[in-house]
Amino acid sequence: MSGDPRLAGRCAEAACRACGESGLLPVVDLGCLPLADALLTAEQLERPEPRYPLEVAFAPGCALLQILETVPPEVLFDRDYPYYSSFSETILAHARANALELIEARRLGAGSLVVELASNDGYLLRTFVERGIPVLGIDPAPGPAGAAAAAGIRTRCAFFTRDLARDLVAEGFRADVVIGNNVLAHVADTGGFLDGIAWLLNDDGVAVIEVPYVRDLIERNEFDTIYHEHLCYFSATALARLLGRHGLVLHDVRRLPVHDGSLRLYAGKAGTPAAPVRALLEEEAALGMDGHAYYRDFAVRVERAARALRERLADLKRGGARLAAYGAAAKGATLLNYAGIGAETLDFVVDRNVHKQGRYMPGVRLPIRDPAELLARQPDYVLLLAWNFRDEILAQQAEYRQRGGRFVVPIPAPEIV
Ligand code: JHZ
Repeated sequence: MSGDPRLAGRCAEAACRACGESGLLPVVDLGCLPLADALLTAEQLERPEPRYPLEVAFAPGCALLQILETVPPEVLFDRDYPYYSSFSETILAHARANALELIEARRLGAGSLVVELASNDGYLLRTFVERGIPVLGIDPAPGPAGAAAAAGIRTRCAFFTRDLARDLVAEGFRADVVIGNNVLAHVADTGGFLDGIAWLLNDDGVAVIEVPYVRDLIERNEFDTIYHEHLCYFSATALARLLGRHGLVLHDVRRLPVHDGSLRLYAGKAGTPAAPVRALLEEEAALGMDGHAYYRDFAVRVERAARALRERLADLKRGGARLAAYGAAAKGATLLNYAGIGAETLDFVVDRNVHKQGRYMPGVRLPIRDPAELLARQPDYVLLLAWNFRDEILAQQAEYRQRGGRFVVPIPAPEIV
């Protein structure tokens, strides 16, 4: 089968959000879903939630996988935006290693400037600040940006755009390093964002960008990482073309295990791609990732995986088990809503992020509680919605598991551990 035929009409009307070419090709239709990070308060349970189409398509002109709908960014990243990077030890360690490596490789010091786009609660910039290296964080979500500022990290609460970059340069900012982790896919004006980076960088500066890798998404069936915040799903092929159109050269690239499959890109204003870039582009070409055929059976695999998980959990429930979930992650909202797993199966969701506790998962409306509830109520099974932190969470929940509790890891295929 060639993508999801239900999408053919919508694709015909659309143009690629990056290169502007028409003729998008259907990949998968996940239906109309609520916004993944729009956690509900008790009062909001009284009202219906807005839902938006979640349709994935492939742009043959520039090889970019993308969703068709653009929810206004002010709606997505409002004052209730609940994602705070610092609640994961894995992410903190990953960010620290990245910062320390950059400090050494780029010989950063008191005369340097590091700018981070989507700096969240300052989880990464804090390592530079501790070493006396000037930083500027930019993040549009008031909650996390306020937490960073309160921790002494210079932060502007704003969307990073071409215009903001121009203003910053006019104010005297020029960056030796611009970092953007898990942000490029969130930006509607991808071109403006990359132009802004090129504008802000010193001539010999480096942009260090991490994105989830679409190859891991497809190969490991990580369909739940598709939600309205993620407008694009990147391959190195698509990225090299995109950067090139905006005055940036992809110098180096690494595949990283973080979030179960990411790419880290190193880009600058001049120079040429190093061997790892050429090698990855060749691998992708050999896999056919610049063509629609690579995505051909994804829709069928997604549907099967969701059904298999729903049935597995329903079997456990029918057998008398009590079930909960771990991680009020954005991807958890996609998984539960798309697969149709809600209060008939799960009693509650736990999450360490205090900004999420007391709220309810979008759509399925499960209450979010402190992870201490797992020991207090000892459900028989816990669906691990934050499967990207499997090792960290399993280690942290050793006591729950010693007492007989088991985790159901849903991705890449349901597994009980
Ligand atoms: P987590 C977010 O996605 C949103 P999400 C965003 N769109 C994005 O791109 C990615 O991150 C990168 C909790 N947790 O990080 C924390 C515990 O409770 O996989 C989170 O709420 N205990 C910006 O939301 C959730 O799980 C723990 O020990 O899918 C994980 O969400 C750990 C490790 C995490 O991202």
